[in-house]
Amino acid sequence: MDKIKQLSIPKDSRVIVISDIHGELALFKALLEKVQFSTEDYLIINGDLCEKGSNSKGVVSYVMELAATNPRVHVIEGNCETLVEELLNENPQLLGYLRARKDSIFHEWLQQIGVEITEETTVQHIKECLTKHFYKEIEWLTALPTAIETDEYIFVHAGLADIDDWKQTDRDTAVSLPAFLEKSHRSDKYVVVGHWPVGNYSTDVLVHNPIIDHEKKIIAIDGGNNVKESGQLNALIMQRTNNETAYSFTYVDHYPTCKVGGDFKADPKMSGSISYPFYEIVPVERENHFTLCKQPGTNQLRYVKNEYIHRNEKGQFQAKTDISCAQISVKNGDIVSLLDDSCSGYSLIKKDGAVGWVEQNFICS
Ligand SMILES: [Mn+2]
Repeated sequence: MDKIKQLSIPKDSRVIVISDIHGELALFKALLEKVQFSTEDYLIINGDLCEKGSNSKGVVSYVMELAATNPRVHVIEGNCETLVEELLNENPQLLGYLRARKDSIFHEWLQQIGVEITEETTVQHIKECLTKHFYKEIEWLTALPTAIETDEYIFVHAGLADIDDWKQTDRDTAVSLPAFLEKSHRSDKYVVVGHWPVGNYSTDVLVHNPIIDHEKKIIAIDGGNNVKESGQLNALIMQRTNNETAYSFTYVDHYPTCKVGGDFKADPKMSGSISYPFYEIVPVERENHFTLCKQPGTNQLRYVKNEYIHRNEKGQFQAKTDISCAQISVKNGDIVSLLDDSCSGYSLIKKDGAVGWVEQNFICS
């Protein structure tokens, strides 16, 4: 990759890292408020500002403004930002992408200037319109670095190649490598990535919180905002003092919260989750609320909530989406997020980033 930015961060700073905002301006602002972001902080935005959410252009404008007025705000590109180069290169495949994806910064921009995509629209025409009206944004997006290197960290959207000189990682790998936490790198620095929702790594309970792997020196922070139904927008907080770094995190999501009205103890036989790409399941035993299923992709047995099981066009059983197969213990008075209370007998909740089922009687709405 060519675009690597060197950054020196003073030892006593607080560093906040947020990735994969995906057009969620309100959530992003709420998260900055929750961490009490100030101009004293370093803020690293780890790629994928746009696409998937409803206000991509709002996020891009807001972050451009933040970075222009605050020298401690730094942004790197994700695979969603590199789409702008496909536009500049007049890649005809971009039309197919735009027809399939309704929520895109290109649609928002085109709508703003009253241009509609029809059967006859060419990528050249879109390029002409957008570069004329959004020159500043496009220039800013294409100039974003692929990685930021500090004395202790490498910030990159998706990951690094497992090679001696990480700077030789090609840009495509850097912005779109899947499942970096299952791979490794050879840098002596911590590599902070987004891109791959951490929920995909859950083996026990489905959890969307950042994962810090000190052995691999990888920190994965994508909470699956706008990708996973129960996902969240995470902020990783690194407070540096003397020679130590204290890590913490917080998150925001769209779900309402509620107070638990009684103690509920999770059934330990219910654990794990169904996660991308292993949606195929084979029902073994149907019970009142959950069905014990085999999950051929992982060779595990999972209890899947009956309402989340459907058949695809080929008649095969599938989980409808990523779904927790675990129950969660809660105590009287706990504040939890209510994700789904439309099912029989049990409600889906999130407690401290972990998603699971609780008997409905314990949940007050
Ligand atoms: Mn990404």
